[in-house]
Amino acid sequence: MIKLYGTSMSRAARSLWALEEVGVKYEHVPVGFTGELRKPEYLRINPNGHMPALDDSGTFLWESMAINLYIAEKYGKAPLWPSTVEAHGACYQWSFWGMTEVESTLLEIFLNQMQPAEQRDAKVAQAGVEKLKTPLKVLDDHLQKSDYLLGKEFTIADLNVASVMSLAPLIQLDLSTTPTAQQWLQKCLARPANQRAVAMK
Ligand SMILES: N[C@@H](CCC(=O)N[C@@H](CS)C(=O)NCC(=O)O)C(=O)O
Repeated sequence: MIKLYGTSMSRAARSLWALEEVGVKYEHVPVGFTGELRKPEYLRINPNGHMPALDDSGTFLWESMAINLYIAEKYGKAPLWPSTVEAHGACYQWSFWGMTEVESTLLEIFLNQMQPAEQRDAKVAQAGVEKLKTPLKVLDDHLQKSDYLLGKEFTIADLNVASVMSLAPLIQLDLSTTPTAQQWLQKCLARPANQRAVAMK
């Protein structure tokens, strides 16, 4: 039995999306921000006390991108998990790129908009917007050459990067200067599997 831990109001949404894309049967355990993550029984599943975490019949995994690449490789078919080692390299590349070049900056902007007013720093948020211009141009330039990150079809690389970028509409990040990336993001987030994932608890 597959169990996915974490509310869809967190990075667990991306792993729910991956599970929905592959169509495998699983149980969703929507632990959230209310203390469950620090309980000994959850810390045995993810000692970091973070979500998401996956239990695949006794194989435990944490780190959302690792979980998603695992789900795609184990349960997905091409094109979601492509068939060549070279394409796998591209999936790793884009997934790590999303986490290291984009995600922390998006979160910084998000926090500086959502925190109580006295803790917000508009300058930090604005610096984040500026910092994102470089990776967003990389994404936009790349997508001008192909419909999806690896070519004509949607893969786990698109899912992972789009899941990172899903914060952009929430923080009202202006993507009008990177319209190809903007359209790609809308197309990815509109997929029925993602819509089912974000509608969960
Ligand atoms: N790099 C980790 C980050 C996990 C993470 O920080 N998750 C957040 C939710 S998005 C969390 O569990 N926050 C609650 C907490 O730390 O108590 C991943 O991608 O899985």
